[in-house]
Formats: sequence, structure tokens, C-alpha cells
Amino acid sequence: ARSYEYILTSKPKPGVGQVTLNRPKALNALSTPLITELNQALREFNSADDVSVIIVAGSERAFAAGADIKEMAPLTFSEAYTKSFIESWSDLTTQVKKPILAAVSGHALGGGCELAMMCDILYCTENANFGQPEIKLGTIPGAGGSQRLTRAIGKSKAMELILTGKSFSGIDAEKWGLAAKAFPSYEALMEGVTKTAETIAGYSKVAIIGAKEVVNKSQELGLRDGVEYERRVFHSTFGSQDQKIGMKAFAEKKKAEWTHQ
Ligand code: CO8
Repeated sequence: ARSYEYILTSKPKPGVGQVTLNRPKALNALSTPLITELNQALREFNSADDVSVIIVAGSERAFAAGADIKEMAPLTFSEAYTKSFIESWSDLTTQVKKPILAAVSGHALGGGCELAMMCDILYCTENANFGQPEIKLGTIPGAGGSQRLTRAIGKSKAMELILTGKSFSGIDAEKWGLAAKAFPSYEALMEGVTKTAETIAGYSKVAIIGAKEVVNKSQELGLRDGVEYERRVFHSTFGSQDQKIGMKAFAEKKKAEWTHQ
């Protein structure tokens, strides 16, 4: 595998690629070089035939403590605007077709919280520390936090969190529906996320990618257009080999052997 400075990559299970943010001295603060490496690793997993699902994790202490404040501090408006500062962070949501599971332990603040919310399934520990504290720095969320947090937990709560900069726990994140599940420990989190990734990777890649695509469309389209979009993709699955294989295996009471075609 390629070697990176700020991230680690691994394949913990068949069909599963993992990126672990690894800049411990800065609590995984998301500097431009780190994001560049993350995007590179995600692109490689996205095109790798032996990967169906991707995990993005941090350390036990920090998923990511935000954008790199020291890098941002001297940035001028014209630099930020003309160079589209932060835009490449969204590569995760625009370039990667395979599901991405976030494993959040410790701090997920500012851009760290936003990165976790860009992922397709968010798992965390009960005492994970989420928040959008940008207001304390004289700025506002810049990587989708105001949009994704509001869609996930509703306007009043999101407004309160973004205007006060207060953090919230993994228990809250689960209760409010931001996280799919909060686990009691870091070990349980990593075991749980890996197990879900393995389950998903056991299905047809064609169906996995279709399912992710249609669920994400629900965030963009109105209900009528969304349902129609879903139906078109559903229809198109009948053009795959795996739909035939899956339904034949069911009728014969056998395990489906996917071709991913
Ligand atoms: N950027 C750069 N360095 C950081 C960051 C960060 N976001 N977070 C932590 N670090 C560094 C610290 O400076 C420290 O370095 P050093 O040892 O050299 O002093 C090291 O990591 C360890 O941190 P602490 O000593 O502070 O550790 P504590 O356990 O005492 O505290 C906290 C942990 C509470 C997480 C604390 O570090 C903290 O408050 N960090 C900043 C959190 C924050 O405000 N994040 C939001 C940043 S803004 C943002 O993400 C905007 C994203 C959207 C982009 C919009 C652009 C306009």
C-alpha cells in the first residue's frame, strides 16, 4: 500500500477499505495536506475492485478536532474565495459511490463534525464530543454543518448548537438521529463499524451503490421526484446479473454467489 503522512489505510475485512486519520499531535485537525491524502485514499478505494465499503475513522481521542485553525488564521477573503477553500472536502460526497461509514470517538468538532456528517452511516461512542464551535472563533460552519446538522436534527436544535457553539455527546447524537448508533467503548465502536461494513460488503456491489445513490437523492429531491428516481434505479437493477442470481438463490434456498455484475 501507498504510504501517507497524515492517514493510514488498511483492509480490515474482505471488501472493506479503511482510512484512519492519523495526525495525533493536532487531534487530527484537517489541514489541506491531510484532506488531499484523504481524497487520494478515497479515490483509490472507490476504484478498487476488491473494496465495496469504506470506513473513515480517527483515534480513540479524536475523530477530528476541526479544520486546522493555525492554517486558517491568516487566510484572507480573496484567498479563500478565489481558491475555493474547503470545496475539495466535499469530494467525499461527490466522488465516492461506495458507502462510507464514519467511526467517531472523542472530538468531532467543526470540520470534524462536518466530515462525519458527510459520511453515509455515522457510528460513534457514547462519550464522543460533537459540536460546531466555529462561532467561538468568529466564523461559521463552512463544510456543510449548517445544512446537514439542520436536516438531521431539525432547525431549532441545530440553530441552538451553531449559535452557542455548545458540544453534544454521542448519546445525544444517537437520540437525535444524527448517529445510527452510539457504542459504549472505542473497541465496541470499531468492532461494530467493521461488522456493519462486512455485512454490506457481503451484498452485490451494484445493489449497494444503487441503494446509496437513491437514499442520498432523498436529501436533494422532493418526494415525487425522489420516488420516481428510486423506481428508475430499481428498474435498472433488473439489468444486473446479481438481481437474477439473488432471486434464483432465494427460490432455491441457497446462498447467493454475487458476480458484482
Ligand atoms: N486546528 C489546529 N490545531 C488544533 C486543532 C485545530 N482545530 N484542535 C486541536 N489542535 C492542536 C492544539 O493546538 C494542540 O497543539 P499544541 O500541542 O501544539 O498546542 C493539540 O492539537 C492538542 O490540543 P489541546 O492541547 O487543545 O487538547 P485538549 O485535550 O486540551 O483540548 C479540544 C481538545 C477541546 C478539542 C481543543 O483542542 C479545541 O478546542 N480545539 C479546537 C476545536 C475547534 O474549534 N474546532 C473547529 C475549528 S473551525 C472549523 O473546523 C471550520 C470548518 C469549516 C471550515 C470553514 C472555514 C471558514
